[in-house]
Amino acid sequence: MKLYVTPTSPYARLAMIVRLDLGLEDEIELVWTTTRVPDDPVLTFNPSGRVPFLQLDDGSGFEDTDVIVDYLDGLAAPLRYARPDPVDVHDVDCDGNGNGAYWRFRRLEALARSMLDGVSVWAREIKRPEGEQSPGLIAHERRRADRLAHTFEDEIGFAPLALAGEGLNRAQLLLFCALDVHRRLPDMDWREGCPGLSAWYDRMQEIPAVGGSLPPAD
Ligand SMILES: N[C@@H](CCC(=O)N[C@@H](CS)C(=O)NCC(=O)O)C(=O)O
Repeated sequence: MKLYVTPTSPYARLAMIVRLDLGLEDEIELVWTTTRVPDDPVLTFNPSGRVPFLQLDDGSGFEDTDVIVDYLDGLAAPLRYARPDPVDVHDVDCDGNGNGAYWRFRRLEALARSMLDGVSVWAREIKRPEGEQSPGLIAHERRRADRLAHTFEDEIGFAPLALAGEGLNRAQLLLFCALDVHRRLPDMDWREGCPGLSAWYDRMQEIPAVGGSLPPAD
């Protein structure tokens, strides 16, 4: 199998972390690619042209980190990236009982994905020629990222975000990859006023699959 990635995509980084964390380096070859190239041969099997893209041995494949994580995780038992099971699918209470842990996980996972989506839009915008950039959009994404960083600062010491030695989960990966976009966005200064989040990000980088998946400088 082949995992198509770029050095700058935070979504690709997430898939690369999972590849390493699950010990799939030998089964899954990393292919450094480029995006937005008209007539790129890659588009014949990955029509959206987005990364990450996991190409299976029969030539078909999947885009989207969430699907790719599920596929990679399913290659061996036990599952390492399964979300907590809902105790009762009709229990929509978010209190500490019943499905409380399930909804808490889903809430934080959604918030982290929201941050990742927002900072990706911001990072893409500053790559456009200066005269074509929208200051309004940049300010909007900056405020969103700032609010979310402070929200995570308040939640970072608690499950499922706390690093309690139980292995990585999807909410942690999404949050790390969102925060990591600061390497390409000098104005994304989320460490300011968020010491707990800052310490958490540094500890994440020390995890072998996380540190080991740092892409080469582009
Ligand atoms: N929902 C997708 C998002 C992937 C995505 O937006 N990838 C960007 C790079 S960060 C991309 O491939 N952009 C190329 C393009 O838009 O043509 C996921 O979770 O993997």
